[in-house]
Amino acid sequence: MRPVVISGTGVFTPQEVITNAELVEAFNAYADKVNARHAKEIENGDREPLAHSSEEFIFKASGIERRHVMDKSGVLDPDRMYPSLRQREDDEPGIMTEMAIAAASAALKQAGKHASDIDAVICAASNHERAYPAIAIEIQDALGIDGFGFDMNVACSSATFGLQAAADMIRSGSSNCILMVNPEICSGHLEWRDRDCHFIFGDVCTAVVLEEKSQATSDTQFEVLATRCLTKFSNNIRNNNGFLRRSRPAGTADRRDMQFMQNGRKVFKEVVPIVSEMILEHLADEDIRPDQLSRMWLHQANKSMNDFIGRKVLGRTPESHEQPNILQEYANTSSAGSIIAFAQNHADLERDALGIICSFGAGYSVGNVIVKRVA
Ligand code: CO8
Repeated sequence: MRPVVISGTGVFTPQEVITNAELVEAFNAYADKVNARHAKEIENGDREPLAHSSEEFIFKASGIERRHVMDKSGVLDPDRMYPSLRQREDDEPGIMTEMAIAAASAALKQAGKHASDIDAVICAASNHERAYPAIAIEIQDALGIDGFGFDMNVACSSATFGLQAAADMIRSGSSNCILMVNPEICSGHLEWRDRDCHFIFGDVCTAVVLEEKSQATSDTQFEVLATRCLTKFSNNIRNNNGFLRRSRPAGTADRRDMQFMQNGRKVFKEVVPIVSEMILEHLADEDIRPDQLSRMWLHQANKSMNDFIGRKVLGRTPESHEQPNILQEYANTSSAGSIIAFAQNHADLERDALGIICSFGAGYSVGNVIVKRVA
């Protein structure tokens, strides 16, 4: 098996930012409007009024302070409450491709690679803007890459599963150098009208270049020592939207289940033990003690969740540099979260330092990538 390194990473961060204060103001204006519209039913006891959201709750429950989004105006319009994105012509780049090109350019630059060096593109994300042709093939075309591309979706674990797929293809020799991108437009699937979850997500795109170790020239290289993926079916994070929508009764109606739904408490309770046990087992199988880990780049959904997992794995409270969080700035960006954490927090690590990238989320799905700095 040929050794594989991560030789470049890139992050595209949308310019528009929504603070918790702005989000709560818009939600409360929406709730007041809905309550005014249904004042009679509420007065008669036939309907519960919508409760206000609160900045204090959001920060305390999640650690999130703000999120970057592709469109702020639509989300904050109490008469709309979802993004407003321009319709693209079929012969111009789609929005996911545009985000991916920006992140990929940074990753290719860091890796010291050109389009001609890449032989495959994987677009791994929670949502794809159309069914076909694959977004990855559009990105491949836009960047001028030969070879092939394909899309994959494992919700929050799309990126780590994508890293495993890419690493396996390079190890086996079917590819030499792969670009894996994660354009996550979570704002499109978030139900901004539901106060239980309206604060959770943000938009971003990450990109990673992986290649066979002997050809890498980047001055920042992390060898992929081992990967492990796990899925376990759960309805606790679900979205019923899909291509059969219009064929079903009330299929085109504005239904709550056509957006992201979750039972957050259950997810928290059920996923934390699965993740910490899987990390510990994976490290043990690779003869790595938890105290040998210099860094854990965890999925970025909830600060308390990460604190919990960090304590379970290390047996003590991790220092903030050992387990960097970026969710305060980006919120949950689905599969891109652990990759942002990695991309923005690896430069200081010494050669031979060990770390783990770990994602977890809908499915349930968990993905581990154990890495060692080699250059
Ligand atoms: N403001 C004020 N009060 C609120 C608000 C709010 N915004 N929201 C809820 N409350 C109230 C509730 O009504 C409840 O009141 P009461 O006690 O009277 O019933 C109280 O606050 C507590 O509510 P919760 O029990 O819901 O609060 P938690 O402490 O559990 O926190 C969290 C909620 C933050 C959601 C938490 O449960 C959590 O983070 N759980 C883990 C979630 C997680 O990791 N999910 C992963 C999903 S992401 C993923 O996998 C990707 C999916 C694909 C992406 C698709 C793109 C959209």
